[in-house]
Amino acid sequence: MRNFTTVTDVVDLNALIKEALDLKKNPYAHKTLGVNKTLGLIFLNPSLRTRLSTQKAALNLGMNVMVMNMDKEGWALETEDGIVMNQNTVEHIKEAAAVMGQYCDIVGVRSFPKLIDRDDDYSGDFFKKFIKYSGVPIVSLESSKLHPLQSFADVLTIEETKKVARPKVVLTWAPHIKSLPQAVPNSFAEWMNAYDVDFVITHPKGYDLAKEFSGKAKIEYNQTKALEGADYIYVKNWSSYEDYGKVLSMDSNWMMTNEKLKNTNNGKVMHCLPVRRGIELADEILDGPNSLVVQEAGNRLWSAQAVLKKILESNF
Ligand code: SN0
Repeated sequence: MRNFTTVTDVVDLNALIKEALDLKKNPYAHKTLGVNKTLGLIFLNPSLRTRLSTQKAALNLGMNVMVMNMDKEGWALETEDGIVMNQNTVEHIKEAAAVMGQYCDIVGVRSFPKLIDRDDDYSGDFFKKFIKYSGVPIVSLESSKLHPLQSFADVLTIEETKKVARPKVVLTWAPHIKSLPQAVPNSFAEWMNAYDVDFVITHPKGYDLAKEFSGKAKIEYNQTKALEGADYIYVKNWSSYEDYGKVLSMDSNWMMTNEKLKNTNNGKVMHCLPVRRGIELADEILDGPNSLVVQEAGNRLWSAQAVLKKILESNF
């Protein structure tokens, strides 16, 4: 594996799952693999789990790590080609990515969508340019449309807790006060389709995800029906893809509560975090026995470590 930006970069998902769970049992088994290699982590948006888990994963493999908050500490980046830079952007991605490639052996990049122009956000242009101009392997730390390290950790969490071979997994939309990206639900759907579970997505009308990611998932607009017999409930807000970036509903009836769990198969509740308590998820769920959110966040370490290991081993 050279770059990691989507599940389709993974050659053998089952093998990668095994790799990550082996690392969880034996974190320092490959502690010299990354010696004298440097990972650069570039954030254009805030981060807690991604930043810490990816750093820790690199350290476990013996790598050096440099972190930069580009949005606060870097020059404003220009990504358009052939533009006369007489406005606010200071440095072009052509030079910026190329320079990072001089200092780093692998670069991780986080760049959220602007949620204004759907074609622009979904073009993947930013990552394509980073891959092209840096000349080194690129790991997505959440792009404008996908968050693969999160979804890989989600798969690991299901894999290590599932009680049946093919559990029912329900991705449910939840309310939020802001307009959020579709990256986490797109990515979760993409990975669930590759992992092969009984996969249902539920959301109010107008919140359908891009077909390229929801794929073969069953779409059910009635949340109560969708949750029937669920083994896992993945809660997340996202803004509309159709009416791009818009908040179409703030209906608090969509918040996940203990009452709704009664209808499930003692369903375990997941969320990528950060979560808005009392809006997306009730306190009683987050503080109760069915919440997997902390274990799920813990697995971010093993997903990142397995991915970095694969890239280091590919002798790029
Ligand atoms: C991001 C998102 O993509 O939904 C990151 C999730 C890993 N979440 C947020 O931006 C939450 C912001 C908020 O104000 O709650």
